[in-house]
Amino acid sequence: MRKGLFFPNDFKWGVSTAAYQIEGAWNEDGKSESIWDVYCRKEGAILDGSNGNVACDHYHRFKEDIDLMASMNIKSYRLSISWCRIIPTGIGEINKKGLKFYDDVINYCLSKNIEPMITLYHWDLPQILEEMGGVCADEFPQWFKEYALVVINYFKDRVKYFATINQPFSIYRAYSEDKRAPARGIPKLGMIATSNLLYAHGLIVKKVKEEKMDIDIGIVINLVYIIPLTNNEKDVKAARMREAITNEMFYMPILKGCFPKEVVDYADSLGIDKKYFHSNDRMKIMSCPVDFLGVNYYQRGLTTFDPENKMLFLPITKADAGEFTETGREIYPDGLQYVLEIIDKISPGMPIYITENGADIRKNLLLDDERINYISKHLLVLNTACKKGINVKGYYIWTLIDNFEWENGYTSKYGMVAINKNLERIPKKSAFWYSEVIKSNGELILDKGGKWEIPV
Ligand code: BGP
Repeated sequence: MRKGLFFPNDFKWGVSTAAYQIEGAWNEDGKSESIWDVYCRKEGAILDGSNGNVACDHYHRFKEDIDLMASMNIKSYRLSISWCRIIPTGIGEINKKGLKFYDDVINYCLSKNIEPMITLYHWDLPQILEEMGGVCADEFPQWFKEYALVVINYFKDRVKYFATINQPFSIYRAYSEDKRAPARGIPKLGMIATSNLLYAHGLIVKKVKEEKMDIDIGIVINLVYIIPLTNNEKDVKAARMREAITNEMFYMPILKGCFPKEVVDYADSLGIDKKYFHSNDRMKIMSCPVDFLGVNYYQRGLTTFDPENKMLFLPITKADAGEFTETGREIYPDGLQYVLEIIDKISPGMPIYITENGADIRKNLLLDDERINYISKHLLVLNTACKKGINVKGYYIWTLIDNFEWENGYTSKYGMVAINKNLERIPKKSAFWYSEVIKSNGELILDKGGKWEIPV
């Protein structure tokens, strides 16, 4: 037991999931196809050739999963809503059965004293909208606003926290590169998608504020602690570019109402219409004040100069120095402190939730000490941030159950609970450990390299 830690009394200890990654029931009760349903059919798109058709079958087993969370003392559950279940045609008619599913999930959470946090969009766009231009369509912000308002208005009497979009940077990549749905592979589209996502987000925030809705609205961004591989001028410049595109392209418009110069120059170099990245009314909307910021933090991003890349940087995924997960992500807990300090400097006192943090640990499936070590190291850093006065209000582990991890299919293991072929849930050591951490409000966190045994 380690004393002297301090987390606020009302600290939200949680877990995060996403609809496509756990629900399954891909064509049930009126749900339409999402871009991920379609993408998974593409030869070679998913490492193990799998898809989210069944996933963890959470659609039918949500009570069991919420019972599991309750047994782990989880206080808050961050889930995402599938647009394809709510408005199968993307725009227009509402599917009552879709709403009913989430109604049941949320009511069951509340009955177990678990507070829900809703992510409105976690990458599963209705395919029908993708065929009309997807996130890059001029109409996208309005489509999103219409859908988001249906969800907010329906649940606002019971749910206080709504995040508009999960990791817009990953969506940027899905349009600019040819990996992850819709894998359009056109840099210009990635940039247009970014501007549209941020504008769509702002439109909803504006509406919530205008109508004085009694909810907290924010967005979830992923931040990488980026540093140059060497002090060489080219590496430093490359890291600066990566910082601008990966991190600042999102938090600057949201918190400051502007894009960094590198991003504007890059957009101009692609011949993108000035309305997307140059200061104008759209940008004012992007920066409508949020009630909180969700930060997903996984890794440090060592960066070097790469003349082959149009943006001149190359992320390093393996290096001699440092500690990496089996899947090549550098474990660097101190980076969490660094990214939080940046946000707090720009928006002092901004309420921050660590909406995702976790590791893909494949060896020792049930005795996952590596995950316990990863999480405890990050929690120690987070505690320092809290002590320094950064307004961190909660921490959500990615994720509850081993699930469909996008292009890695079911090969990745981020869960605190394993799942077998019969879809039975088997808690790992980390699940027992996390429940003790929560029970002690963070008192029980291990020192580096420490050991924790399941009490008998
Ligand atoms: C979440 C995803 C997770 C995980 C994580 C890391 O939002 O739903 O499955 O992938 O982000 O994201 P990325 O792999 O884009 O860095």
